Amino acid sequence: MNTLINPVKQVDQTFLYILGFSVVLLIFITIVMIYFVIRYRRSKNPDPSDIRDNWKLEVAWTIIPTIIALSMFYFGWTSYLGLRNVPPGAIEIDVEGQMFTWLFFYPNDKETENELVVPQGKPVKLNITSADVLHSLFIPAFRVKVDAVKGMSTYVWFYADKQGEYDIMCAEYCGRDHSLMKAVLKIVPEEEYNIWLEIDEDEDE
Ligand SMILES: [Cu+2]
Repeated sequence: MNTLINPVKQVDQTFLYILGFSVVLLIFITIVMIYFVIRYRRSKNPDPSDIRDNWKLEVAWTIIPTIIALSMFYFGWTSYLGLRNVPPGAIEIDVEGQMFTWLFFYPNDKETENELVVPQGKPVKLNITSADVLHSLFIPAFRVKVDAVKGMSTYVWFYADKQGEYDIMCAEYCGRDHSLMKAVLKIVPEEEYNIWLEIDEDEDE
């Protein structure tokens, strides 16, 4: 399992890469602009020089931004592929959004409301749909967010690497109690998960 690519890292790296370039460009362009405004003001430089047909300049300002934009695309695309390609052996859990709760259906037909429990160390695939209007399943800790649409199945997957409790939210305004449409993701040790998975079923006995 250690060879598994964790998209969380890739998404964060892409974010920092784009943010870093944006900050550097912002500072660079602002400094150059201020310099030009002062250096070439009308009183000091009444006759502007003609820089047309400067092919070196034109090639530079075409190629450099193209390379920067394509490198952003490359990182974005690879992290996107990481988010979309579900690794083999993932646990599949069905999710249904409804006004205003999340329902989770496990492989053994166990059903929970606003509580998603998964075992640590496994990739988890969530097959998502909606019972009514548009919702959106958002798990910030795992950088995943996808619309829940009635009559359609969408999915996300994440690698449940660390034990703990994480927020699940609805990220698509869906009505009066949209802001209350929250669930909790619990990542527990595998033995605990297996026991938990069976418990509620036995309550019928
Ligand atoms: Cu909702």
